[in-house]
Amino acid sequence: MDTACLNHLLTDAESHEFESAGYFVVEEAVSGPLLARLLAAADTVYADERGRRGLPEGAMLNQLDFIGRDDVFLELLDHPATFAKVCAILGWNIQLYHSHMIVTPPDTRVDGRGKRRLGWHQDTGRLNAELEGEPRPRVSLKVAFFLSDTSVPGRGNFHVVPGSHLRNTLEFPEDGVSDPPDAVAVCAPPGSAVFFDRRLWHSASPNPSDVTRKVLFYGYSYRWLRPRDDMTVDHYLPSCDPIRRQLLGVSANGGFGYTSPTDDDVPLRAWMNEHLPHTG
Ligand SMILES: O=C(O)CCC(=O)C(=O)O
Repeated sequence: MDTACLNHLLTDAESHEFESAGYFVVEEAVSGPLLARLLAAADTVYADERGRRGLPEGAMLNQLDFIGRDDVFLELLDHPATFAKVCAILGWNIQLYHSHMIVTPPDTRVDGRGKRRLGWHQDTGRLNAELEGEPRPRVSLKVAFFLSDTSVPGRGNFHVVPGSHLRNTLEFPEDGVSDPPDAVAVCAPPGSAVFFDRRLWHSASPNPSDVTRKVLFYGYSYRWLRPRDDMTVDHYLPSCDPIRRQLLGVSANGGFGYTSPTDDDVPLRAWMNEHLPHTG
């Protein structure tokens, strides 16, 4: 683990934002050569999937389980600019349970389609149907790395209803097409990381601009939650450090997050006790 993450601890302002609004934005989380490598790798996945699935030019892509497709994607798993913040929110008994990459090319048909409501949802589908409580427990969060520029609205921005993570339901205007009046487009310059609680009501949006939107989503949860996708990562394990292996789902003693995990199961616990003794 890169101890540079200790220079990017969760701030009081971020913690307050996350608890009250359900999300916060970290600008310049990735930049320079790393951002360029991520963009190149995302473009390769997009081109490969277009070919494999026979998608037309300009098709939108939501690629689950992209994490295993290029070594550079692994670098974001415990990235110094974001990972200590994940640990501060969720603690040490965590894993990556889900990864997906969304590419939203320009869509010039958007204006001619008339007004449509966005696709509002909370993450981790069945948890919202099968867990009791109001609000339901957090259980997981996502860090979304924005590779392209969505610093202004109208570029397929990520949309949220601030504070809605504390509500099991979302109210909509009666016209059947408008979005909740308190919905906002999150403006994220390239290289930003947007942290959001899985309970936050959120949506993708159409992209009528001429800038293709590219975002990598990393979903972290407690280790007892089943992975949301295939997690095709075995090829990474031999060269991973113990904490990355934990995050990728390895459980040395097979406990998978239930009772008394050992230090071998959760090396992140000892690391946090040493470096972040007041969290987790
Ligand atoms: O693409 C977006 O802006 C939204 C992504 C989303 O809905 C999700 O990660 O669950």
